[in-house]
Amino acid sequence: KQFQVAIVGATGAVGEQILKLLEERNFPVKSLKLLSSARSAGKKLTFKGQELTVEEAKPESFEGVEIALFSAGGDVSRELAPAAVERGAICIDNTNAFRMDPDTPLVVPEVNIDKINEHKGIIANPNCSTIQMVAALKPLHDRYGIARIIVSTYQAVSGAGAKAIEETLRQSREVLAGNEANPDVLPVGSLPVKHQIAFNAIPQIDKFQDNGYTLEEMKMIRETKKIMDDESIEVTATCVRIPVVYGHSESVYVEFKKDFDLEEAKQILSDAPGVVLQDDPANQVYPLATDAAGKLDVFVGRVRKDISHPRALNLWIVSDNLLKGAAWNAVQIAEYIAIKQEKA
Ligand code: 11C
Repeated sequence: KQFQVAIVGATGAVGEQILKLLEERNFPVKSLKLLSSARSAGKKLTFKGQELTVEEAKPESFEGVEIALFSAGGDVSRELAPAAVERGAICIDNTNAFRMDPDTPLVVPEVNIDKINEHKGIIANPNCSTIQMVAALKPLHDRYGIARIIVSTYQAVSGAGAKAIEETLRQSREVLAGNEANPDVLPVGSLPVKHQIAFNAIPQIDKFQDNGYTLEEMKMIRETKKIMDDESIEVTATCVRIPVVYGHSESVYVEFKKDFDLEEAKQILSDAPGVVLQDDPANQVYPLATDAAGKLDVFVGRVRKDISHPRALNLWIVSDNLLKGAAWNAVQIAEYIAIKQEKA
């Protein structure tokens, strides 16, 4: 079976990767619609050697569409995903709009692919920093039961979009030339105060919530519990933006309910689907964002018993935030839907 597919937000950083992956993975595409805001409509993009014109996304655009991949911001998803569902499409939504909706499955294929069977038209793709963490931790949770996670992130600027990438490169050149950085985009485009990202670390990703956490931190906390299907897991997070272009890195402390054996834990990680263990301190082997960029897997290293708690483990988890953190996770879900419909 071949599918009528639409990409909403086709000209964005994630949309571009979705288009590339559909081609590279040879996804069974019967027809492809590239949709965007009115501002980007008219742009031309290439799919399998064919030039396609990007159209403005409207409710009628979804007539006949079977699979719609949304990555154009929460407001666009809130407005247009229900319109697409009404017209018979299954929507895979990369935004925060429906993630915590009890009727919407929040899916990381390595963790909970079965949940796709429960969708009511929309399947949500989690936040990038959550995806890579749960993909690595789920097999350990299955074996030892996770009681608590303390995570600190080192997140790439591409998570904040193409403008943040441009700003980081521009500021780096300015600062190296002895000029002012003149911050304009980060940490949050819509807030008045901006901070220099070049040669800096900004402990704010997204807006602050009433409890003192940022929205990015609260996404990691809430989404982890939902994806793992276990509200008892205690999670706390500190999310930091650093001047890396592609690839989020995470320092993760995980406390188990049961005693664990370090070598067995490493074996579990090395056997885990979609996870690559890169852990050889003697040879200075550990995951690096520069190596993970452009790859589909989640890389794990620095695996060690915590010195302060007998049932805790420390890890370093790295993945390309635009791929497994967004486009690849979404295309993976689309592949499972295609297989399911093939069998039906
Ligand atoms: C960042 N994690 O790095 C964000 C980007 O909810 O899908 C992804 C936001 C989201 O800034």
